Amino acid sequence: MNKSLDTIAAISTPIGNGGIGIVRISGDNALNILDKIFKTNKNVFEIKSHTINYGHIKDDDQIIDEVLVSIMLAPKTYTCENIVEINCHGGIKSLNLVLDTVLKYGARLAEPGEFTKRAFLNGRIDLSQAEAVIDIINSKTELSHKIALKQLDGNLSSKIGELRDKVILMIATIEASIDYPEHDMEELNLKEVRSKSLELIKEIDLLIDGESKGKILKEGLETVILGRPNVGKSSLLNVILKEERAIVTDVEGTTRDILQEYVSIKGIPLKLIDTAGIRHTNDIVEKIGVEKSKKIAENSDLVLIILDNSKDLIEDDIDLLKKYNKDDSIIILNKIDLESKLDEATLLKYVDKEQIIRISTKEFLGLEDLYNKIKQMFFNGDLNISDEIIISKARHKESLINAKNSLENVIKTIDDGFTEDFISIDLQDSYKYLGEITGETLEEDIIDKIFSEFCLGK
Ligand SMILES: Nc1nc2c(ncn2[C@@H]2O[C@H](COP(=O)(O)OP(=O)(O)OP(=O)(O)O)[C@@H](O)[C@H]2O)c(=O)[nH]1
Ligand SMILES: [Mg+2]
Repeated sequence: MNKSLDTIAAISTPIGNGGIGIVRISGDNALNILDKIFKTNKNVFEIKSHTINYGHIKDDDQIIDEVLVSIMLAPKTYTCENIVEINCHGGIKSLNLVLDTVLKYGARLAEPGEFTKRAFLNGRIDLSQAEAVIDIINSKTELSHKIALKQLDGNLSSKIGELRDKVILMIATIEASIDYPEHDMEELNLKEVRSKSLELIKEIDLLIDGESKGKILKEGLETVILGRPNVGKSSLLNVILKEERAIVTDVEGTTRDILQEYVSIKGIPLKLIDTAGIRHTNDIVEKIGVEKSKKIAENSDLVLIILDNSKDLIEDDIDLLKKYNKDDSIIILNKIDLESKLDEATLLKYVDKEQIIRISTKEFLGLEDLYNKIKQMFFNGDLNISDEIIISKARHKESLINAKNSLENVIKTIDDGFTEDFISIDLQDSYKYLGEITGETLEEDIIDKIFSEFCLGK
């Protein structure tokens, strides 16, 4: 049997105790299987599509669960195939028993992402839309959720379609020159293809440039709170989160492991990371924590270096500033509710005045200044994505770069005076690379790999 046409089933809700859990079946055989295991007062084959039906799942005479069954007939379904969704009691046992029964009567256990893969293979959605499904499920910020929804809606697909149409027109122009090689025509056509390639490169560049924004929107701006012990790192995390998330004490070395939470500050999604205070230590656990802090600071998008304003700078502070202060770091002087003992003249040897923000996590002072500073640093808080198409996948970016390179080759080939055949090859490459994004020109094993990263039952 063709693997992609057999009937598949899986538990589509998270494993655990919940109000309900769903076993989903998709394929030609879905109704036949249901007929054998569904005890109801109706004829399964005569039930209207897109209805919910009460009854019991049974194996022979044994009742497995009391259920509600949604029946959705092809083609207007998630997979474009017949779909049956059995709403069971949401416990591990009842879900597994129902699934086992479904498998016993002829379904095959679905692979991760196989339902969505069928929607793709059956042409209901393209690959970028399928990827959006997983992005919606995995989204950690409101904005990334929004981007993924738009991608599912097809905004990236139609943009790519538009770009590909333009490439096709260029290929047609070139082919016309090959077929009708009157000299005037040829020069005119080459000129046109050259300028169209430049235009297209500009459009592709805009998409590529948006990727960093997409990444931040998707994963949150990775923001590390750094400082020597006891300066108030965990206190800052807590006030930003507005909850007692991290343990705060006056013992130096309280935080030993990194701790991360997602939070939105003035519309900017942050992945906020509290770290172990950095100092020389012989405590083996603390030492590991310190190493982790250092490592994470090196790869983050934003570093918040905290200093204790009620004490003068010590060697550990200076070391930190020397090592981790970059132009785009923010230097936070905490504990301004206490008497200031920090010598600013010394501090200014290592940082710019504009980088400094004064706060008190105890008295909630200066937090607004900190938030505004972050907002101003990143897109000025302007993360309005209403009509923008935002690329958030490295795979898409790579294909765009390849498409752009091919178009640059087109220009070079024209400038170097090569024949139209070569130009046509470069254009076709560009067409192919763009098609990888929507999955039209992607190798099957890569497509399989993309779907294998989905969760089970989706
Ligand atoms: N007066 C005052 N005390 C503060 C302020 N912020 C933090 N503290 C106190 O400073 C001490 C250390 O705070 P933490 O937030 O645990 O410091 P930390 O930087 O996370 O320390 P480690 O986890 O040990 O690296 C606690 O006793 C806090 O109550 C502040 O703005 N003003
Ligand atoms: Mg701490």
